[in-house]
Amino acid sequence: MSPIIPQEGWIVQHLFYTIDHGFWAALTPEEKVERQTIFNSTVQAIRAHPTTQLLTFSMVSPKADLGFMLLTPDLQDANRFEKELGLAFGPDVLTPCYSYLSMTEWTEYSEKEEEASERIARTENLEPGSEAHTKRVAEWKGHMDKYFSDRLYPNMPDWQVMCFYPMSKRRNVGANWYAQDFATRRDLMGGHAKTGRKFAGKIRQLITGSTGLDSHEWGVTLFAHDIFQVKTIVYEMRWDEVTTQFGEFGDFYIGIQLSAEELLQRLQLT
Ligand code: 76R
Repeated sequence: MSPIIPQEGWIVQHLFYTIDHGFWAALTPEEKVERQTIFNSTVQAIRAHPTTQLLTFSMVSPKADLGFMLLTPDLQDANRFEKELGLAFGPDVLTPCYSYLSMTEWTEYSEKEEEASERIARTENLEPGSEAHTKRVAEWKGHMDKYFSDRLYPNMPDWQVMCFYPMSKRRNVGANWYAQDFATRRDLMGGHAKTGRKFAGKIRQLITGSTGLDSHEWGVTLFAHDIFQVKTIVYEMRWDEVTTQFGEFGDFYIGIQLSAEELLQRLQLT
């Protein structure tokens, strides 16, 4: 089948399942081992696929038992892997209870080169076009290139606590994000980013776009070592002007990132 590679960004799927423990309990020990083997080889094969990341979670609270986060460039692969993961324990064990489709994306609110050049000239008192100024602009550009590729082609952290929720920007009469001009939106997002940066080292976030793909406009995936930081950042952001005026949220899911082996134990699929 011919690949379906997006012009920009990777396909991201959050896949959450419940487990039919009644069905599992009725299996013979040999059948259980056989199904554990399918699971392990499915996860390994997907992880071995080029530029593909698959994270595995034990979900907290009975909204879901098992969670996967899959990142891969080709929509054909994403779709194939998703079908394989649904059958990772053979038929009748996993029932999908929530899923979210999104894509990694760049932000339209990042500083443009002319703006950076002007800012560097002004704040560092450097003559535009001078050697020192050119050098600083080149440094900025190197930083931005790395940032661009980190956002579009991210390396997911192995941090233990994962929080996922979808969100949109409000489109009400009188409070319509899409009716705001660019400068207003950029200023509001600047305030948001300032709150975000207070959590450097405590929270890693991946914002993926889902307009036209799923129920909301973005998927928010947060990673932390401490669930307290998840609660704190989401609470603090509720006070940001952009969130008070325009934030709309879906359901929240918390998972603990575990290896495939630890996961089988935790899910009592041993
Ligand atoms: O990309 C960047 O780091 C630059 C600034 C930035 C943008 C453009 C940024 C910073 N975010 C951006 C875009 Mn964010 N973010 C969220 C949530 O719960 C809530 O209230 C909101 C959920 C969190 C927790 C979070 C964290 N951000 C976005 C967008 C797209 C909006 C658009 O395009 O219109 C959404 C939906 C969104 C939501 N954000 C940061 C963070 C953190 C921690 C940062 C700082 C990152 C850093 O400096 O390392």
